Amino acid sequence: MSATLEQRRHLATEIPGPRSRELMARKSAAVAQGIGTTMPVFAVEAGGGIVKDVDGNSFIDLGSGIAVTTVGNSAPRVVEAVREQVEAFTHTCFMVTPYEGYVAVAEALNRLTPGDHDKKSALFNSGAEAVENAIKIARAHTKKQAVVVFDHAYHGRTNLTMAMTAKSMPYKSGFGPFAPEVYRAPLSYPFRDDKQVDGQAAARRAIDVIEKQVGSGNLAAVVIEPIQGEGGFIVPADGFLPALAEWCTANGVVFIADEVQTGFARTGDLFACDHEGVVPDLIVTAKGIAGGLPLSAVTGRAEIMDASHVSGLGGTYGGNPLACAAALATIETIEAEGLVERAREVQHLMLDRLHRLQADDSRIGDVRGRGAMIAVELVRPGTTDPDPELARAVAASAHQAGVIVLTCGTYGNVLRFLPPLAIGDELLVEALDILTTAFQEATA
Ligand code: PLZ
Repeated sequence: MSATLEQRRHLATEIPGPRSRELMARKSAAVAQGIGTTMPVFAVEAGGGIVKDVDGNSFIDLGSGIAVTTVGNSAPRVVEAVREQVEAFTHTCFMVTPYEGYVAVAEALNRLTPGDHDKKSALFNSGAEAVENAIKIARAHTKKQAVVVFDHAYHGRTNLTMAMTAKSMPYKSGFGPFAPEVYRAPLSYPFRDDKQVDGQAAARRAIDVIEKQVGSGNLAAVVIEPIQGEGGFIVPADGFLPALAEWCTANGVVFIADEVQTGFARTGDLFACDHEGVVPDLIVTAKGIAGGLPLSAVTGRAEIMDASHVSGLGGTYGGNPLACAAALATIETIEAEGLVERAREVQHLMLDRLHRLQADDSRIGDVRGRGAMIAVELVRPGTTDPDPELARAVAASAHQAGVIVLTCGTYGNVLRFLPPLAIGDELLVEALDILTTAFQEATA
């Protein structure tokens, strides 16, 4: 962030302003309509808790570009590291002539991810690409093919990851046929499960489906987001993840945590698996890993990671030197600035305020999340029937008032909050005030 970016919400024009409207017209003419837009304002600068647009409007950022700029936009260490690297070299291809940055990122991931066993890593570009590679590795290691994913899961938009993603619209509809050998098990969803379904019972329910419909003899991997992202910020009941991990270990199945959205301090632990001490065999990371530069990784048990033959994994850009420099600076920022702690502070501030809002508003069915990954699930009062229209209305009115907020969930009825950890308390409180007003204005 440039030193001049004022940490203040400011509306200079109507939203969107005239220059953004002009750019949106160009976008509509030039960019495929499949690429959607949450908020039709064009960014020119961002940092701390603010995104500034072409019309001089400054928005409070509760989105972090979908959980990416956890250390803040253009975080100073990231800018410096990328600047140095861009002047040295931009690309050689790590598979052609390697460079230290890639190795240093792998070492850092091996050190920081859950578990103190021997680990290795491989770097890629996007979350989906890393998920695909985790499956390749698990298949090579187990010599089995089937993959189990969960209800409400989101793992990406490539062919294999579309098959793994649960929701048809907008992610899959019309884009089949999908990759075979992907099976879906029921999740632990405390807000929607019967009260007696605790973490153990939910795990049993999932394992029954896996054993009956797939069979561990065919199963290469179980892939799960420890807190679901796009699916609705669903935090499984305590005990669910450990029981699944244990079953995988006992049955020769690779347990893969997709921490693309939850990783790197987002949930108030370095990784969401840390919360219950779950040690995945493989962990997939992306998003928050590199402060906004495209980078993703698969990290895991050395003997599993080494299952692929030499040159079986790779890609032209995987572990690009700029992205690696950014990742090292991101990790340094998380450690130096105590961002894991900061995420916990954000959690307390937000949950406290949102629980108070819920006490007066029966349309807020559930308040949940960890760290700076918090959500409210909206329902018709007195029921658990989803209310996606209310989520849309509250988001739209927050946007008009200068707050970037995202929705998610299988039913589209979840408002999610993913502030950068570089945001100050004042902006967070102001954003929550605006959301409170937005709820008041959105009448049933
Ligand atoms: N796994 C858990 O959250 C990306 C999707 C945005 P990529 N989530 C944001 C959209 O609508 O395309 C995500 C995720 C989890 C995998 C992915 C995929 O990561 O970097 O978008 O490929």
